Amino acid sequence: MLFGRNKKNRITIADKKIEKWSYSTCGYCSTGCSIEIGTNKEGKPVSSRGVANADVNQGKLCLKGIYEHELFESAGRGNTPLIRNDFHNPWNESSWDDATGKVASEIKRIQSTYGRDAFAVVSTGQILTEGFYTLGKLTRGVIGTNNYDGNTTLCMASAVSGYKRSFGSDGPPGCYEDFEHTDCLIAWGSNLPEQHPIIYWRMKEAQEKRNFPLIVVDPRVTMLAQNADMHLTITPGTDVILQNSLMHVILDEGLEDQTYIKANTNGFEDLKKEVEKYDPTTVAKICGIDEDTIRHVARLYANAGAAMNIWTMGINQSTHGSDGVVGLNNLSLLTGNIGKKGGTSLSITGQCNAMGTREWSSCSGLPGYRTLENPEHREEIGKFWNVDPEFFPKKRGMAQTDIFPAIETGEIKGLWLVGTNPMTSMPNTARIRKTLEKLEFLIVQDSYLDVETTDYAHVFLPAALWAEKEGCFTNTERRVNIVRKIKEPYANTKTDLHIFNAIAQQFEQSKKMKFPDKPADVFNEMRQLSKGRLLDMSGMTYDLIEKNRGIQWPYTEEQAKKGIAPPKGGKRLYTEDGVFSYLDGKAKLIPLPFINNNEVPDEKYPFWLNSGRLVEHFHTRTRTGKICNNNKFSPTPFMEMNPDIALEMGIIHQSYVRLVSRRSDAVVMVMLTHRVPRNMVFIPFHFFDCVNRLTLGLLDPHSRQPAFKQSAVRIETINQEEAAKINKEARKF
Ligand SMILES: Nc1nc2c(c(=O)[nH]1)N[C@H]1C(S)=C(S)[C@@H](COP(=O)(O)OP(=O)(O)OC[C@H]3O[C@@H](n4cnc5c(=O)[nH]c(N)nc54)[C@H](O)[C@@H]3O)O[C@H]1N2
Ligand SMILES: Nc1nc2c(c(=O)[nH]1)N[C@H]1C(S)=C(S)[C@@H](COP(=O)(O)OP(=O)(O)OC[C@H]3O[C@@H](n4cnc5c(=O)[nH]c(N)nc54)[C@H](O)[C@@H]3O)O[C@H]1N2
Ligand code: SF4
Ligand SMILES: [Mo]
Repeated sequence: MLFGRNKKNRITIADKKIEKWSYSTCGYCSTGCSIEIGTNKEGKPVSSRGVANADVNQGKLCLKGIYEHELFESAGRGNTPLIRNDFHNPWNESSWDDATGKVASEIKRIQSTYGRDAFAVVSTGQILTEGFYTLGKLTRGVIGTNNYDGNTTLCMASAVSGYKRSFGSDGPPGCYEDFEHTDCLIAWGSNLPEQHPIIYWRMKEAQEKRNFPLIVVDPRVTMLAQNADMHLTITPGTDVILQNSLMHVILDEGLEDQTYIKANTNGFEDLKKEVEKYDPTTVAKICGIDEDTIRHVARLYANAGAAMNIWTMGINQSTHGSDGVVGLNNLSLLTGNIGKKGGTSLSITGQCNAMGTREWSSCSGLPGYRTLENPEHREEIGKFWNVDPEFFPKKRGMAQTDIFPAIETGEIKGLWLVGTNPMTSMPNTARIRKTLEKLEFLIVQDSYLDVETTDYAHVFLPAALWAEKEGCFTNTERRVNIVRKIKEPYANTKTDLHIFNAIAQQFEQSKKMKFPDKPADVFNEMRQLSKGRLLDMSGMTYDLIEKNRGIQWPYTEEQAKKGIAPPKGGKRLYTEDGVFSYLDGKAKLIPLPFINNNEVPDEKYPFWLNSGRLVEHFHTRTRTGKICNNNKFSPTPFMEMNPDIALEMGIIHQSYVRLVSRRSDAVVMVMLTHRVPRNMVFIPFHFFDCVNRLTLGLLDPHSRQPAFKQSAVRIETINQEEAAKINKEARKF
């Protein structure tokens, strides 16, 4: 009987007939998981699994990594270059020579007619570092436009800017191992279980062993908040005030580390004077956290043997993003929590290679964390590339968020988008649409043809995806890991590196320079340029990286020659004997006066509009929207709404409503949940023609990053049948 039942219910796992497992690194988020892809006899990728002895993920993968092998053949991929003279016309298929020739001739035409900077390049955090480095060489050394930036302005710009202001250089000082040593963790606007599930698992395991307090600062009841010891439901956009108040309590009660402050920082007196103004009683009314809680958290943090702050977009995507990062650095410096085990200020990065672009793309400067403003850096790179240093601009050009307005006003006439989809990801997308329509020439270089920006493009360059090529990513904890080529590029696609080289060949200037086609040769250039710098990786080779399942920088040639093994994951910057990157070796304590310039709810637009992510989707869904086991969890644009206010407004679960902001409107399905308070709605930003039709995106003055998380909306009820129809049409897949 029992036997029979078992037999009936027996589950058999399909034998995928895997012949070979090949090493690679996951191409979605910045956690940097080591992954293996299983291929069958025909070489077709049929399975994915985590790498057991990889320090980062120790065999685990999240929902995205598990199905990553399905990407290679996913719907909507571009298969051959396309050209047209007017974006209203149908596409014509083209050869690579014709397409790259057309790109070069249009760049030359635009630059000779309107000036060098009238052509702009906006890149990404999602291609391989070797590609980034080569695009930088092409843009800075050959094309010579200064309007060159990446989508990291939507993402990590505030972290970069904050690190530079406090420590004199970018470069997150901590690592995942810090969770294993910390005595107190504060997570600011970061939802690890959904956005960095494997970092979350590392944190949770450490917490279960040592039971340190976890404090979450987030206006929404995220999954991380559900698992926290304390949840501080902050009023959106007011983190800096809370940080100032925590410092106020720390200084008022003498909990700071004076020895550390004196030895390692400048600016203490000015900071002290500013934070005196932020007593918890006054601050509580602005940030919505009661005064006792502020005092309690300040004491818990400052009295902990080692305390760490982590943060993600809740801090960065704000008009006070850069200040918010500096505020967290101030807190760390005041309490001596930098460069010490479990004591750090760790920005949790976003895209798989957001760090690689910061380090090597030359987007905001020159490779290897060098700046355009520094004459020695210009000289060094000019010599290395064989470019006259005078050819380089002497200061950074426009950020992505300034490039679009400059297209609007006619200053920029041509644009090259590499691996980014601003029609869905930029704030106020109606304005972005008009902007793209104004361009004389738009190039879209993407792995997918159905990315929304191609509607406005004149040339489409289909890029090989992720593990169809070889090269490196750098993760959140500065770990360089390798993506090995699992299969040949799909159809007639080419690697990004190959595309950049082919375009470079079309310019006279490139003839006296080197543009190697082999990724390992490009990596060698980077190794040489990294020598003696903060991000020294001169001791690394592809094979050594794979063998170690990723190596954290710095790892120098000297260390490698002496036979010193690469660190096992506990590598930190600014350790006790270390120095900061400012000339005097000290970090800066910076006072942060606060002016509230956000769009806030009022009578006409009474709800906060908050936006962010879901575990199953990645960004604008060009990838996860095509993978059934990801897309099925949320195929429809929806909005989280508080059930109590919904009841008062007569809005029911799963009905459709229209959201209206001062910019535009969007139709979404209502998901009733107590995750959001009465005066807030939350929309995942993964859907086209949805939340970013509504967002304002005011810019941070230092980083130029948009405040995606703070806008005001009202909710209107609508005819359900009509709404369902609109929604169906808007759904891409
Ligand atoms: N599954 C999945 N994972 C991803 C991504 C993805 O698309 N999908 N994208 C990757 C990328 S590029 C990034 S940048 C990261 C983003 O990772 P996270 O930043 O963790 O994700 P978000 O959901 O954008 O925002 C985090 C939280 O900020 C909160 N928040 C909003 N306003 C405020 C505020 O004023 N103060 C504070 N303290 N918090 C606030 C929101 O309520 C939200 O819960 O995720 C990476 N990982
Ligand atoms: N409202 C709101 N808006 C947001 C955010 C938010 O929280 N709220 N978050 C912001 C953040 S943090 C980010 S990072 C941005 C992300 O915004 P985007 O960068 O615009 O979004 P993605 O969908 O990741 O776009 C990456 C593109 O690269 C393509 N691609 C993938 N692999 C390759 C490759 O190997 N080569 C090439 N050439 N192309 C490739 C993909 O198909 C995709 O079209 O969105 C921002 N927008
Ligand atoms: S946590 Fe990030 S890197 Fe790891 S499998 Fe998931 S998406 Fe990939
Ligand atoms: Mo991001």
